Amino acid sequence: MDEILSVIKNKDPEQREFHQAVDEVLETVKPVLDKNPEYRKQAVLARITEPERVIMFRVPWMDDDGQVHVNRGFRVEMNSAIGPYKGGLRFHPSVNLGIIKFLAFEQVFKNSLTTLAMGGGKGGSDFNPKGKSDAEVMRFCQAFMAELFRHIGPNTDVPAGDIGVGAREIGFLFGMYKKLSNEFTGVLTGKSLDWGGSLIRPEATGYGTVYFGAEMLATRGETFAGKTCLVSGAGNVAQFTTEKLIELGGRVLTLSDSSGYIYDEQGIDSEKLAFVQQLKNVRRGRMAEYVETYPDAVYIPVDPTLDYNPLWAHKADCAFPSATQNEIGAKDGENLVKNGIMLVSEGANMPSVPEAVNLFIEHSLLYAPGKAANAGGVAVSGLEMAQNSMRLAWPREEVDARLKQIMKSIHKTCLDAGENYGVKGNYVAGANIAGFVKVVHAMLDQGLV
Ligand code: NDP
Ligand code: 2IT
Repeated sequence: MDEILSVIKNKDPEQREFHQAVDEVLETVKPVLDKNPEYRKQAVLARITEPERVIMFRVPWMDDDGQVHVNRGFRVEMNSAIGPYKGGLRFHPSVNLGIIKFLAFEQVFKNSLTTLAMGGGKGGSDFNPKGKSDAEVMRFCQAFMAELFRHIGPNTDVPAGDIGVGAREIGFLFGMYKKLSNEFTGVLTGKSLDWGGSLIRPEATGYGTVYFGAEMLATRGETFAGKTCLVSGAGNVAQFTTEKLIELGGRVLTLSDSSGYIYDEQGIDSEKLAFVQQLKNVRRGRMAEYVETYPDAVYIPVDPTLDYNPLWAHKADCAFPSATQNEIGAKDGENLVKNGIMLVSEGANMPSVPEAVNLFIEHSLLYAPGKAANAGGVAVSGLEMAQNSMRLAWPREEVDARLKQIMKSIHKTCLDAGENYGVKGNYVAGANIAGFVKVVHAMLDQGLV
């Protein structure tokens, strides 16, 4: 194990997030390797941690003033043992190869858990959509797809959204793919309803994270009714996590963006959530504006001198990190535990640093890692692919029922795997082991390719 990790670190010393994601998986799948000594001869760890293919490309585009810019585009095709590569695209200035590799690696296990036939991949660019006009975003998406189109396809690699890539970007990307390939196929998911999208896909990640949380609570005879909740982020995942929590009787106290967070003691109700959705999705504004309309709430700007985020220091029952990786630092983990948080369900990918994760497990919290808790998004992407293949669209109730069933099944799979390997109630080990075993079986069945 240590040798694999040190080889990976020596090869790509700067890919810290990738090392972090690999380290967590390696630690927890050790008992599986001990039980199956032939896996060592087959070098399954070396194979599963090396992407099948990495595509990196130049994306030149022109802004509204005629100035040319160059960004870097990525697609990491990590593993196709159980299906075509599947995973989102992230547009954010922090994007680099290490971040896309960590996301692609996590996606392999997540997709395996969904029960659907999807391999793992991830892509994106260091392009910053903030402050860009619709026309600039369109030209960037077209330039990005002008290269990506030759690498993807409905049976090869099917991208979707992630940070900075929502319905608007998927539309522009799809239009360019269709023009270049001269084919109308389900090559992207998260499409709009009028041209091949699935009902419930926008809601799926947030709803799924709450459904997973409800399953965990049920193991202790509890529900979300009356529970106070901290949610971070204010994008797709945070919005629909909040919507479902409100529906189930929870009280959401916080939302955030990269500039700061709001704390609303009264709770964010449906009307306030509709305001946030208009603010973030249509006006593309900042959370600071929330308190102008709801002056009973407070806005706390990010303080770069702090080594913790005060959002996680508020007393509450449940936490839903839904912004980005490593947003719950070691001190935030301590604050959450100190304040008696009982549940953490991760909407974001790898939002908690290892110290925080260890603390949650040590204190027997109901703690679900992103690759289990936020799998509802990609699961409904899989359902969108199925509907596209049939050229049919299922009603809202049917997709939602399937999503609920998938989250229930992932929860049980994680619990069972944990129990089989002597770590009952540890959803991190459960998710990693169950996801890993299925992918490894498929890889070995298909020979050395
Ligand atoms: P959005 O772009 O819709 O929203 C992202 C939110 O997080 C924004 O409020 C943004 O604030 C904040 N944020 C992003 N980066 C940072 C940062 N570096 N520091 C602080 N805040 C930040 O993205 P999504 O809601 O789609 O994604 C959120 C998380 O959920 C990501 O980790 C993503 O990988 C994960 N996820 C998404 C899925 C999906 O289906 N969309 C599926 C599974 C997981 P600001 O506006 O200031 O940038
Ligand atoms: O991290 C994720 O699972 C996503 N961004 C969604 C991927 C997808 O293909 O729907």
